[in-house]
Amino acid sequence: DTVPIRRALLSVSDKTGLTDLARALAEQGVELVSTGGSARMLREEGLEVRDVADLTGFPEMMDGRVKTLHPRVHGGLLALRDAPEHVAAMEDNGILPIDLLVVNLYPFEETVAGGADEATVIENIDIGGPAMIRAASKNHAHVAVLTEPDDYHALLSEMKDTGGGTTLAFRKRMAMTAYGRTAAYDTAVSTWMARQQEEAAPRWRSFAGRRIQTLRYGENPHQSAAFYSDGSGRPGIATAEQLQGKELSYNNINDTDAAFELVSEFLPVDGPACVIVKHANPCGVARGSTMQEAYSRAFDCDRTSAFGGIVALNQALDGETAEAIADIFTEVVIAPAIQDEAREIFARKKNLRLLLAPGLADMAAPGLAVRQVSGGYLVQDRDTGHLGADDLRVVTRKAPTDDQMADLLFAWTVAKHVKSNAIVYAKNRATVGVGAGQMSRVDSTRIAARKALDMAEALDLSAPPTQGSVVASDAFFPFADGLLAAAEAGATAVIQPGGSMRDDEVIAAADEAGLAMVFTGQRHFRH
Ligand code: 93A
Repeated sequence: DTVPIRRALLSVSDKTGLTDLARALAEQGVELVSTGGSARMLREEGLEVRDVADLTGFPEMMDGRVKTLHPRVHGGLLALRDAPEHVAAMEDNGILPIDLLVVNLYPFEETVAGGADEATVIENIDIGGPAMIRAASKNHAHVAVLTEPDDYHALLSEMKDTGGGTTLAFRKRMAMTAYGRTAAYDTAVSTWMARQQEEAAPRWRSFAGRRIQTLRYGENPHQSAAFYSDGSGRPGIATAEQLQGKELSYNNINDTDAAFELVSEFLPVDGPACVIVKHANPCGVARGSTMQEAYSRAFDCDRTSAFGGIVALNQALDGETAEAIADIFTEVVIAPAIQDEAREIFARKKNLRLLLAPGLADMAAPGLAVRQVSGGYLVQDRDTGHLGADDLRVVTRKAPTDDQMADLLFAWTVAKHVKSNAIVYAKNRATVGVGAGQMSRVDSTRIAARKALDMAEALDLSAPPTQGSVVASDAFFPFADGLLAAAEAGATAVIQPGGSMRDDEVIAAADEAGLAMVFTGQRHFRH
């Protein structure tokens, strides 16, 4: 799958590294074809270059608006070299294959940032460049495309390794980068246009994605909003089918996503599991021998917060469970399967939004998590971290029992989905106290214990449910105080990443309090 480079088309606005690259190509016998400014620069450096106008038989025209938009260029980029019909078309029409495309685009973003007038900005919308990039990228089986000077070096070492060509793996990597660039470019154009006509059209129309739904409003009624697909088709809220109920709101979608992602951590083969979410944090999570049991145990964790909550199930919603859910006001129910009996029961609850997901979310699937900051984006891998008992290190004199171990892993999984600082108490595979989103870890610990006292009161329990529970912390305890608060609440085992400067102190405190503690070596911040 190595393809030799015989002819290269160079057309760049940012001329960084251009002559060095061109010289290296020329030295390896590559024919250079180029557009106006790029060709001029290369000639000044004494390189032999063929003008695109010579290749197309057309002059560059209309202030450069039409330079490379020609079948001799696009045919040379798009032709399949191994399809006889394509080869014949090239011969019949005087089209020469182009094996390497080096393009970077008119500096649209910089022109906007520089405060240029509208006409100048519009002139800086590159048309021919993206067209060539997209053509070459589509034909990555035969053509290599470079869109960033940073990649020139990689091309040259690739050519060195292959004796003057490129490998398919390299061409694919470059094509992927290239499509990312053209997508971002069009987004920048659309965003600029949205700013031009603020009043006339909602700004989200400029968002790059396929719109699933226009929402009535955003997080608050004064914000307009829409729901977009990322095109992956991945099971989840974006691909779920709404079977009944009022239209989903922005917050419903956000909360349902949180609930469904967490419940998807519990594989159906391990039995029923249920998650109830409020304000994007779980307020009750439980396993059960039946789905109805899992639901009622999740509900019991925090009956107050569960009111108006989002319920997610990891297996079919049956009639019994539907009956139990219908007992209180619930905003959304989502499950990977829904039995007819459950549908009949919910039919009475006209407002309840019932969603059928095409399957559980694949929590191990790699993907991107994107967040916006002022003037930019933060992009990271999704948190696919997942641990089993073998990954844990016992650091205390006491080791957890098998039953404690099962609870520790359960609590750890829940903590991954609670906003930091996250503290989760669990017992018998059900949460009994969740502390979320506090600025200090010890506060989260206290709040979680406090929630457990509320639970004891609501259920008329003789002792707080944290007695004999385990506790999970999404990041290390920086001091012994949080751990001691947990011990005081009655926790008997702890799971946390470890790695604090004061681990020794924290471990000593755990030993002193008679706790079993395991370190995960992995943390789950979620902000
Ligand atoms: O105005 S264009 O959209 N029309 C075209 O046909 C075209 N072909 C290449 N701009 C076009 N380009 C762009 O010209 C390239 O993307 C590159 O940014 C720039 C290089 O022009 P020059 O070599 O004249 O500096």
